[in-house]
Amino acid sequence: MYWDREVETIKQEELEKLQLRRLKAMLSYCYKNSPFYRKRFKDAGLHPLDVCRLSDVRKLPFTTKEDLRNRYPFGMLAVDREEVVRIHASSGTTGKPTVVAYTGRDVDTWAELMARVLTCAGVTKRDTIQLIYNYAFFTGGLGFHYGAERIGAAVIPAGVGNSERQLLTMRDLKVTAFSSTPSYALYLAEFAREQGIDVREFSLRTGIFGAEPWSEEMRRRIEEAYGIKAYDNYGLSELCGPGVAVECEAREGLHVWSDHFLLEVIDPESGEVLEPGEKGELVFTTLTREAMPLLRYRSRDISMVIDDSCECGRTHPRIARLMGRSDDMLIIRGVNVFPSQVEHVLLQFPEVAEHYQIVVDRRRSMDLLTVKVEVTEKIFRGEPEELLKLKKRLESRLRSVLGVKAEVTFVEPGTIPRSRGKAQRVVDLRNW
Ligand code: DLL
Repeated sequence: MYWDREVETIKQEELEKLQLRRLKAMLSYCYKNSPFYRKRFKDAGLHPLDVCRLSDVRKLPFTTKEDLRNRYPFGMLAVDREEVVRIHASSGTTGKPTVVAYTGRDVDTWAELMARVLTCAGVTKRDTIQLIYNYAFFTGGLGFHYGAERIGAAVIPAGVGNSERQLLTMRDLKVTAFSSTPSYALYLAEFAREQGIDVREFSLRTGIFGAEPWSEEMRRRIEEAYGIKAYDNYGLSELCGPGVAVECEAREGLHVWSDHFLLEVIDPESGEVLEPGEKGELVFTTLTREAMPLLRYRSRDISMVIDDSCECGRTHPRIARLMGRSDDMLIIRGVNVFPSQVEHVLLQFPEVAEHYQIVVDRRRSMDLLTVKVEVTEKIFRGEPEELLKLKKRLESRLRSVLGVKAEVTFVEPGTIPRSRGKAQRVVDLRNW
């Protein structure tokens, strides 16, 4: 089942022609409308007309999250502010979020790509779909929402939290499909079990999961717990949000919608472009984005292109399940967290010494974030109420900067292991 058969099964040759046409137009567009990219072209001694073949994209320099941060909030815009109709935000590497803007056409394209995603997972207008993603700032909620409406499904904008109500909704409204982070899906199944509710008796038949890494083992557990088929969906805010790549019924890799995103895989160290089958960092060039086009954007996500045609008939290249990151970003309950954000907060508190450790663990399928902090000797030996107050202040500041709850524990000065080389700031005890 396709949403847009013609585009999804387009012949390889035609796809490449379309990509080249769009790439050329995109480069001219950036040169004309984006002061950032015009300067980039000039600094590199390049002109859009220097790109004649798809592989010429390699001549262009990469764009990074750092570039976005340095131009926070609107320095990457290629349109006037009045053309912007939507703004989302995701975590930046320090205190400032990464801001993503959309024109009306960008929102429309995104809805179209999400309609393809949902169709891949077997969702149709006959389905009732519960969207258990955050709708605030995050692209997960509204991204799925617009796509599901476009295909005419009945959409329940459930948002996150309140597991009891989520279950009640699923059962009473005879929900047939849902979408959430994979870890929340597992948590909800456990929660239901504890309440004596059997979710297998609900009307559910399909689920789409993403926004964080997960494994085949997690897929097996989700499918078994709910009696559904579970599909992997990948995306990142900078490109639009969810809807960049998704599994089809074959579930052997995720199709990247390459009429809108030109994919390259690079060696994260050398920047060299890799061949299909070689594991590396995914780099994307947006082919149609108006508000905030990105050329050779380094996603920091590690995967590889599967060099084989897919039995579903879709010709868009597939990537393997995401395999990790080339930076230190953590995903905690679907929220992107950079260790540098934690450090940024801690450094604002003079009572805190510079040694800290971030511990991520999982209890009942939910991620737990603990920040172990060394305080100064004086504070550590001081009044317990003072310590408690400091803990509360730190926790509330961390929560507001990270967007996810962190527990702060104080440890005696000198107890966090010192390292001669790179400090081991993060201990991740979750196994995916
Ligand atoms: O997480 C968009 C999204 C929402 C995707 C809902 C799927 C479902 P960001 O918050 O910008 O956007 O986070 C993007 O999350 O670079 C990956 O590291 C990670 N990620 C997203 N999907 C997957 C996945 C959304 N299926 C970052 N598997 C990306 C592994 C994923 N990691």
